[in-house]
Amino acid sequence: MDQLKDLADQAQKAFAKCQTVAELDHAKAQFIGKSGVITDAMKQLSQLPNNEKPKMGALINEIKQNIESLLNSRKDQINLEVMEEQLKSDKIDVTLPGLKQAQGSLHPISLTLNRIEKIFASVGFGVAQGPEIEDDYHNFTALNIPESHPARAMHDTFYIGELVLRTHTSPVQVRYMKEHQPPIKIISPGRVYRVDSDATHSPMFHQVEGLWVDDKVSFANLKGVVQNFLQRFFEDDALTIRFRPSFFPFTEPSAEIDMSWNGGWLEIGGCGMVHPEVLSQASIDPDKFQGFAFGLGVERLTMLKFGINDLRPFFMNDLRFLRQFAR
Ligand code: 2NL
Repeated sequence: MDQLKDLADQAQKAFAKCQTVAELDHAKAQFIGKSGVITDAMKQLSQLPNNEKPKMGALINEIKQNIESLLNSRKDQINLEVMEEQLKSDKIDVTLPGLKQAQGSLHPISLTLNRIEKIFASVGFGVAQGPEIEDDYHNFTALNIPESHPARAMHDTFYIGELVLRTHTSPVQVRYMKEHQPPIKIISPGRVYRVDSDATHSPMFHQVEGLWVDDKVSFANLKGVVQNFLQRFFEDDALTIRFRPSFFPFTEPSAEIDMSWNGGWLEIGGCGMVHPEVLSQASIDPDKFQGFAFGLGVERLTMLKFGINDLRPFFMNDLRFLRQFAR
């Protein structure tokens, strides 16, 4: 009986020592938990004579309620202390300057690609894309590139087992032709790969190819499309182009494209009428359809546009260089 009366006192002392809610829960268990003192006392009630049971029961209940209210008030106190601590350490000075959010910008090559796509879109060309890892058939065979061609040699092409990293974006156009009948009017911009690395060559670079196939697309259309593109890209209506006879296995006839630049001529790409064998490989009837294709180097266009004389900084991730072209 006396022991019981002391309990509330003991509980208060035990609760006062607790600094956290977890410690408090632990202390609580000793008094009113499943195997706590109060619960034990309740269990022993049955052994008392009947006439003592109500009085003792009431007493135990009263003590239990006492302990519970002690527990709750200590818990409130601890929570308040924790909150006050937090308010002290989480102080926010709303007058401090904000953290700077870094401003990103597009890579100069991306700026050029966007520009290229916009100009060609305005004269009706869609954009086609395809895998950068290609098979030998789409990268070479379908383009009429013979088994013995030097481009297939180990030192020009990155091989991944039987597959290759595409050496040009032509395979994208081959895939597109296989899935669409003319009229076909697309460009295929993107990354290409060749085993080549020096001041003017990067093993990864960008190319944009164009393809227009219909029943009477001619070399004259080719000249108009390419000249219009270059005039608008370089913002110079006086820019002219000339074709120099050349050879590509996938076009016949073929030509190098030169553009007027600072009083002289500058080679800017290659082109030609799509070879009938390439049309056939791509399930287009060369007796019904004809068209032209061209290829331009995106790094070259970007260097000329921005007056950059070295190819390497495009891929060195030096933000001081890259930010200069930010729009
Ligand atoms: C260059 C030369 C060229 C093509 C690319 C092509 C694509 C198909 C069919 C026929 Cl699917 N031709 N592309 C044609 C001629 C030249 O690129 O100097 N590129 C930077």
